[in-house]
Amino acid sequence: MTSAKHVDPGIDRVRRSCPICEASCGLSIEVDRSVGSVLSIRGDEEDPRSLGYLCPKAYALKGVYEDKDRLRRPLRRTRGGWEELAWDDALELVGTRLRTIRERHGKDAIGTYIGNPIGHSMSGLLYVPMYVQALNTERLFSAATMDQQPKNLSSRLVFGDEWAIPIPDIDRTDFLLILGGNPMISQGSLMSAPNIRRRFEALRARGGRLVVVDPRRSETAELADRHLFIKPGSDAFFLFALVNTLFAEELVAPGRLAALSDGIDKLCELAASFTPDAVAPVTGIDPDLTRTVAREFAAAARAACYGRIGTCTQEFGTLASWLVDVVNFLTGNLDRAGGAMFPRPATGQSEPHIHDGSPLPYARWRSRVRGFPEYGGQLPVAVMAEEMERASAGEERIRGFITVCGNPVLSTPNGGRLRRALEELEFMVSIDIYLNETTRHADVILPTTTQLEHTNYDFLFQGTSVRNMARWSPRVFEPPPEAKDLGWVLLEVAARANGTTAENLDELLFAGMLATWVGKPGSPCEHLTPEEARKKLGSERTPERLLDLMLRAGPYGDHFDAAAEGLSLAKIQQVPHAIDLGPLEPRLPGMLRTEGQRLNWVHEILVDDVERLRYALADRASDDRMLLIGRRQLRNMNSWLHNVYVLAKGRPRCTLLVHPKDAERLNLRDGEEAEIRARTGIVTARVRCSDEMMPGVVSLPHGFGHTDAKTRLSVANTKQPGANSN
Ligand SMILES: Nc1nc2c(c(=O)[nH]1)N[C@H]1C(S)=C(S)[C@@H](COP(=O)(O)OP(=O)(O)OC[C@H]3O[C@@H](n4cnc5c(=O)[nH]c(N)nc54)[C@H](O)[C@@H]3O)O[C@H]1N2
Ligand SMILES: Nc1nc2c(c(=O)[nH]1)N[C@H]1C(S)=C(S)[C@@H](COP(=O)(O)OP(=O)(O)OC[C@H]3O[C@@H](n4cnc5c(=O)[nH]c(N)nc54)[C@H](O)[C@@H]3O)O[C@H]1N2
Ligand code: SF4
Ligand SMILES: [Mo]
Repeated sequence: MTSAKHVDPGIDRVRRSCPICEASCGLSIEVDRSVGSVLSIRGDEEDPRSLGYLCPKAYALKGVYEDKDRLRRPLRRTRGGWEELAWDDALELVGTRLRTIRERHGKDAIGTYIGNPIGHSMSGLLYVPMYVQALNTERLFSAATMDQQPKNLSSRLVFGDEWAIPIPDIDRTDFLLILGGNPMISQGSLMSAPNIRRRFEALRARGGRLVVVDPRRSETAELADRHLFIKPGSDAFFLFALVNTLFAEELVAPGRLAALSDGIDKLCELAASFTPDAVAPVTGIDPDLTRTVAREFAAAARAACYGRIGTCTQEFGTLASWLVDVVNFLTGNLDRAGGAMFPRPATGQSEPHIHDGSPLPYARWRSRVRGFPEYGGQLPVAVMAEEMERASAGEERIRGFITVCGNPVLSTPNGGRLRRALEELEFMVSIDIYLNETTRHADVILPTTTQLEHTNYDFLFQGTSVRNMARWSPRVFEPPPEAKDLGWVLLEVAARANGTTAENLDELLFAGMLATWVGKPGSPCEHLTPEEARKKLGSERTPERLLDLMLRAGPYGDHFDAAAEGLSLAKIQQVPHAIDLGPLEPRLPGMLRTEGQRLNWVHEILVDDVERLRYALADRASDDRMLLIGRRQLRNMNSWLHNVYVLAKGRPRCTLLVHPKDAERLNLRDGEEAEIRARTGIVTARVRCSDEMMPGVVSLPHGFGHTDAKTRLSVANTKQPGANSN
């Protein structure tokens, strides 16, 4: 694969999107090419989505690019320390070691963990499916199982497509109910929407209301008309109580979707035992307030219920994710303007003909040690360590491991155990730009180009954007010859582990995509054969070629007629800002992938889980243990921006928020260190007393714990070491 388009050396201002979080803000970056440095990063005023907004993290593009600690060449761990390697030697070594493990112990002896930044990389996203297919391991892990996977499962069950995730139509709604999300800090997740504050102000200005349900009075709750403290992990109970009220008070009015739906009566039956009064001891929410919220939601002309990470990362995450959609559906707010709607990305991944109608990818295999089912090909990250340990997994253990843009030692549950398990591996490779708490255990580290050095396209977040859009991002700097893009490295590693070539894998991927996007009956490109499309896309093996295919065959594409109006790579490359493709529009039943294109509200997996929820109702009411939740902060991105001085400087941020009443009871004082004990370990953190916490709940941010002397993170280790909450 060679690099595509070159940047005109005369340009000193480049407009592109920010690839750090889902908001994908438009940036205007001023560079001095003579010395290869970034002069300034500003919000692009002309970007139709972000209108000049940016947050402090955008600065990380410069900070990471210029960071002396960032890795620029492959490294190999030796007794005497880290040694640089040439790419060919590094890949040869990786290929040989992985192939040996596979031959001796089978394909599942190799495991891989894929982290969050891949979601922000065009080449990474395009090639990772082939990487996964080529590794063909049952030991596939990713950040998804700590993030949106419960939502993926519920969407798969109800809509037939795991990425059919309804997004709150924040710019048109009159009533927004947020559970477990703090978009004022995250700038919206599964709701890509830069400058959330402006959008909340507009909601208010049109007479709308914001209600936030959160165990902490978050920055978003601070702006809300109403904030309800909820006990962590009890959202499914609260949401069921809303559903219960809607039925009890005859507020159910699904509108046009009723005719497409199965199971409405069953929903009523399932909600029966979860009255606002019955769940109150578990949620901590006053039953009258629950009824009020249900009534207000139902009475609003247009309302949207939205749940985010707080509703996913918990015991009943799938039920909570499902119930968010149920509330929208029962009140007629699903798939209508101002409610929760489905975006339509330009690259076509949400068009029904792209999906093969395969059966539910669930429990086709199980983890070896505790027998957890896979979903979507993945096992939960929580079993990663035990699957590696000789003591737990024996001969069946993972022996070779590849991390891709991930720092699981800090980001996954029981990081301490994982750290020890990584040392048991026979061989570990990390595809990463830092020598951090995870990658320092690798035998070989393969770095990739930084965001400013490669082109980009915000694939994933056009599927979660509050308006339809397309956006091309050119590279800002030409990378040095030894720098490789993530997609290139993924293909090379997968190819060598398989004894094949990257060319072969690329061809396999391209041919598969051609057959999926082009020539299918009923699709916009049914008039073309894959071969004809191939000719028009050229022979250069680049991620751009794959993107061009998706755009041209996509719903706004030129359908391979260069004279037509529609989108192609060439066209989006000419637009320096995001291309606005209009507000979200109703898409049901057209995009349903369920049998008979019906909305399938009560799948047996969900019904079984409701049974479990019913048992928990009795158990939990008497549980008064202290609970720990996380806390995202404006200048962190999970674990990986703490080495950028401008973002890391200032007071230590990894503090423990404690309600003053709890502090008194536990004899803790503001500014003093507290010990936090859980089943898996003990950490200490400085206490900050604040009534923003719900009594009984404390908050510690994740992504800290930069205390490992064997890393190369000179800023993080000194400025923001903190404690590893995982
Ligand atoms: N307690 C607690 N734990 C959590 C969460 C929580 O809320 N609370 N949130 C969870 C969630 S939602 C997520 S998504 C995960 C994140 O989990 P991870 O993705 O494992 O964690 P990150 O800290 O984002 O690690 C990113 C890694 O990618 C590397 N990297 C960054 N940019 C690039 C690049 O361009 N190329 C390459 N090759 N590498 C790059 C960084 O050096 C770093 O090693 O954490 C989860 N963990
Ligand atoms: N600045 C910044 N932005 C980010 C990130 C970052 O690290 N820093 N990470 C990015 C990533 S990977 C993701 S996935 C998104 C996440 O996006 P969000 O979900 O908006 O992120 P959080 O700020 O973690 O918000 C979760 C909220 O849920 C609350 N909460 C915790 N437990 C519960 C519960 O049981 N029930 C309810 N109702 N609430 C609960 C927390 O107090 C918190 O306010 O953010 C992205 N954006
Ligand atoms: S909000 Fe996200 S996308 Fe926007 S500038 Fe900040 S990090 Fe970048
Ligand atoms: Mo995430």
